[in-house]
Amino acid sequence: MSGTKILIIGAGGQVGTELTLQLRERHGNDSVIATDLKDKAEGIFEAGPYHKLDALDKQGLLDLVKKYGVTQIYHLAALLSATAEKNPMFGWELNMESLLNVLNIAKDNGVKQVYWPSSIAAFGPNTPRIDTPQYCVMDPNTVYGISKLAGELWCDYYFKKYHLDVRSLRYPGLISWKTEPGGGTTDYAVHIFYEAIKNKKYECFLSANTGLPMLYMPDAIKATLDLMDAPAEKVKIRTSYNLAGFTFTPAELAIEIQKHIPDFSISYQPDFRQAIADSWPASIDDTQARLDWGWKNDYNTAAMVEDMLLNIGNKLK
Ligand code: AKB
Repeated sequence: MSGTKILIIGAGGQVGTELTLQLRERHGNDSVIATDLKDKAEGIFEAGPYHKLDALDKQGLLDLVKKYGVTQIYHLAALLSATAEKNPMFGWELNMESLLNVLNIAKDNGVKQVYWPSSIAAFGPNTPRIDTPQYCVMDPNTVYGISKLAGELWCDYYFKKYHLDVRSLRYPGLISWKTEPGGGTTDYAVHIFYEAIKNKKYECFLSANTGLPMLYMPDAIKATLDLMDAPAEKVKIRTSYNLAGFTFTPAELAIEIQKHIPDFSISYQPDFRQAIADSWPASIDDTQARLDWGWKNDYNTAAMVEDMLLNIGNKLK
């Protein structure tokens, strides 16, 4: 797209880092404006425009949208499940207010497309746990989940009422080696690799048999960009699409890691995050994304584990 100007809120986070890189590769460094809480651009962000931006700073966001003539916003800043439980009111404020600011600024200033991620956290204890369908009971019992469900409905509202082209995916746990996640319940599935390589052991904060849906970051980025590229008429769901890669339990992930590091051992010390995990689906039915815009994951658990160990191993050398 010529004339494309993309603004990323939360560019320094787990998804933001990789998405910024890919979008800059596609559209050129100058067309992608990275923003985050850090004062100055560091590392990868130095290649193109970077601005310090608090996701709650409505005026700051508006100024950037006008300054650059922004055509697309990726809003990735959020307090994740575990952190939001420790500070519920701030979790709600950050997650909801920042989204409403983005939607309103986009609608009033000619922004053509908005991307905002939802999560499996939008489901709850009465949701069918296995192969969770696109449409079913959604009764989240975490602040993060409540904010995601409410956010999905706001996205749909802005699409229907104001014709704002908002698109969204319900991310499962995301596994990545470039940037670590922070404050999530699925974060164990990243931490485990660092500990396996450094210390050959890991104490998991979830119990051995807690199955959760997961996705490897290259697939998550591919899904995000494919959804944003899809012709508008193919994007039939404007709340948020179910998205899945694979499911494993901590015990199953440990076995997969042991195939590469035979003396790796895992122990279990479940904490408050166990209750959060227990309220979420174990596997997701993402048929709708596959049918509507051709979603297909490339990585399974074994391929992800191999790639994670290789890259984190190199990083720690
Ligand atoms: C979390 O664990 O909070 C996130 C998520 C599943 O949205 N990774």
